Amino acid sequence: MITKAVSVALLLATLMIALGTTRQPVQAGAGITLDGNFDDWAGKPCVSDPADDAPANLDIILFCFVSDFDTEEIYFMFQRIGNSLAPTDYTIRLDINNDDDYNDPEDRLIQIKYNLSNAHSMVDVTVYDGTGNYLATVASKADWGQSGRDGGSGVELGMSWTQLGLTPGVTAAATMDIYSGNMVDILDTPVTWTPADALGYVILGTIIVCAALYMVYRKRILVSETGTQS
Ligand SMILES: [Ca+2]
Ligand SMILES: [Ca+2]
Ligand SMILES: [Ca+2]
Ligand SMILES: [Ca+2]
Repeated sequence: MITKAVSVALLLATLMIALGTTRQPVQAGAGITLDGNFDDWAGKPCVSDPADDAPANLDIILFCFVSDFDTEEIYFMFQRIGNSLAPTDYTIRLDINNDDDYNDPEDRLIQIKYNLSNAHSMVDVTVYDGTGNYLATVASKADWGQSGRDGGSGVELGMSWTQLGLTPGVTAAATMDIYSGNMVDILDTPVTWTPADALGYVILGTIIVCAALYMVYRKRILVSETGTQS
């Protein structure tokens, strides 16, 4: 006869097995959970990209990133216009040695393959160096993107600094941007980041403000040259 205590133990064991085999969202640092829900990106540093400068499903409109200096991890999120269930590729480029060239061995290319259905997403994330050599698979069929029924607008992803060739404690400036498809849309305003600097968050904010001021300056120049508001 099975005692009550044994019954409870069996129930708990069954629950543990069930939980162990259930797909759980990845709990990540910097307040970001990699689950395809972008509510946790509120207030994080982002740069926008103009709408209508690429075909709808490839048209990037937002690129965000945040780093966790305790766990030495970095997280990215990007969104596009349009909702297509067609697989779409994106690449985040990092000029790790900050020489205005993304093709050095020190540089990194993060390839993101965004596959989605109405119910969920399957995201592959692979890291290459700047010359195209394979380095690491960060995710395979991870549910890190928005599903079709939730909007199908984008992906969040994360990885360690070392996967990007960044040495903790060593100051390095990285410039990054993102492009979709076969460079159909490129982030118009690349961002610069100093990962070993605890003020990196502030530095990015400064760059975003400078970029905004520059756009206002350009617009004024355009107005004065043409005499009309663009
Ligand atoms: Ca999330
Ligand atoms: Ca765009
Ligand atoms: Ca470089
Ligand atoms: Ca663009």
